[in-house]
Amino acid sequence: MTISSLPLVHADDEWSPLRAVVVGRAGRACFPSAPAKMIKATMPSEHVSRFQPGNPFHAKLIAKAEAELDYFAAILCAEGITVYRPEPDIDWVALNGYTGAMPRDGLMSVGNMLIEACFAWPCRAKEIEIGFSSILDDLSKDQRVQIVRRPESAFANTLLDDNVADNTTTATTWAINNSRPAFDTADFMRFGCTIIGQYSHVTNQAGVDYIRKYLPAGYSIEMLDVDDPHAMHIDATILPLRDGLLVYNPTKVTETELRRHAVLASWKLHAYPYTPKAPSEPPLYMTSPWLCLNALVLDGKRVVVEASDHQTIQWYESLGMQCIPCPFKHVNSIGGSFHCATVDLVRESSA
Ligand code: DAV
Repeated sequence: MTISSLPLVHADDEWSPLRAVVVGRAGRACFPSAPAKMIKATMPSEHVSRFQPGNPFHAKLIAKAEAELDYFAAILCAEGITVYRPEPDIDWVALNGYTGAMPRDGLMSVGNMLIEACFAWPCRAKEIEIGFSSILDDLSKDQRVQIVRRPESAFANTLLDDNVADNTTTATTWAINNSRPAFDTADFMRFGCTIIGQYSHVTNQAGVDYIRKYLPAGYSIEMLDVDDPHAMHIDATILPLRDGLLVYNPTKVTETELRRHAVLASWKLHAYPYTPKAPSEPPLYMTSPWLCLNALVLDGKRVVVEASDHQTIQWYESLGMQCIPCPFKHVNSIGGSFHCATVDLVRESSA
């Protein structure tokens, strides 16, 4: 199939040549109004006290994050990649939401299908609807594309109830129960027909079952056993840099566990060899410094990496990658890095 005849959504791995992508926009982003139990479960402990649900991030921080996102989008455009952007200047404070800068949490491409998350956090429930509807409308003009929108039944606000009937699978480990499907799409990484996911404070068994029900024929999900009591999103734990080479956070997952998955059995697996450090400013309010693994691979040869992170750049280069530096610290401060800020729409895989 030639590039021009590819469907508008056509991607099922993290490394094949990227042809079309969504890059988020911060908008008037605010600390998400998550329940205290959820904030305590998922946020870096040193920032829990600075976490002000519903309050906007500082305007200067947002302005710098928007500039970084624009610069990142310009890098991708200059590579000939089609870049879709959400609506500008959305007032997430007034909407009691969060931001439009982290679309990876809310949308996942699997083949020609785009799956919308059933967010666990009520403040994120309408994030895709509000920020990304016009992009979804454009993509759905291609009859070959199937978009699985979040159903009404996934809006039930029961995940934190202690006394729901089906409280079995997640009650002890995770903040959420299993009373309705919940998942952030950033709890999944695509390796062709195999998708590797994790359970977390935002992804439950019903959520995994929901995705399994909708997956195109031939695709399957395998769950990774991750040692992370604060788990929320797998995309700072494992990162495939190219077909056959994966880097990972050895404090959260073991090589043995990774190799248990047939798709990775013969891959080169490299543990990140350092302890990443958070910058003092701007603060990583919502994530760990393992965002160094939250990079965006363009084509199995090149990877976009935080410009000031010389340690990670050198390490990726030692693994044969070419690094494209991009400043992204202010985006990091509001919740994620290059992988979080994007959704792959088209990757030109040979399969
Ligand atoms: O290590 O805090 C961040 C992942 C963001 N999507 C972490 C996970």
